[in-house]
Amino acid sequence: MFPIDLSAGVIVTEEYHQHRVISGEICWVYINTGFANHRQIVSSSYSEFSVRCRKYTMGRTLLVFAFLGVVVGMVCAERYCGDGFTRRWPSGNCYKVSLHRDFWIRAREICRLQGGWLVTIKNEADGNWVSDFFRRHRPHDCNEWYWIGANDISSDHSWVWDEDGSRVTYDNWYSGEPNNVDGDEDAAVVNAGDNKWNDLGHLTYYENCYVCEMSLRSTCN
Ligand SMILES: [Ca+2]
Ligand SMILES: [Ca+2]
Repeated sequence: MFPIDLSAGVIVTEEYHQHRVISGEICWVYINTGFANHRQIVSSSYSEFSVRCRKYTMGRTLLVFAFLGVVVGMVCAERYCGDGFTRRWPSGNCYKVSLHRDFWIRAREICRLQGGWLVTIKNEADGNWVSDFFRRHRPHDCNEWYWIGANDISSDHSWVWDEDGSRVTYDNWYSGEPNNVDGDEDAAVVNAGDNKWNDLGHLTYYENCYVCEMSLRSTCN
């Protein structure tokens, strides 16, 4: 049996290795029925194989890798939203209005289970867009209010986003809010009618619809 290199389908006999690789050639072994792989190499008879050798250079190798890179890049460039989510242009993130009302803590969990988070609002334009999106997509079970990701569960008066724990730098509270009634209001809810915010309890009692947000998915991750 010939010594055979099984890596990547490249098969080189010891004999050819000695003669050819020195001169910068790569050799491929074929059998009569087509290109050989390691399962097909069953004979030690050299005559059953045809061997084709090809010059390879650094330039050609780089060209091959560049081509593969372009192909992978084109495939990975196909990005899409998860089930039921709608893409926002041009930000690229995806949004979905809940089907029902729920407690803030459960709304957050449901968004996470779908690969997202309770919606983040970074500026006034965001707020306008999300409220408009909510009003256009809300089911009958929803009223004007929807939960967003802003919360101060970890530390009262230190508001952060559910998305990544980053500090809330833009807000739109009603006058007198957030008032943290009974020291127990740790989640933000928005009135889609005027985009104003209020803080409410995040565990039980208050049920609202909500908007989940997620990043675009790629076919490569
Ligand atoms: Ca609070
Ligand atoms: Ca409040």
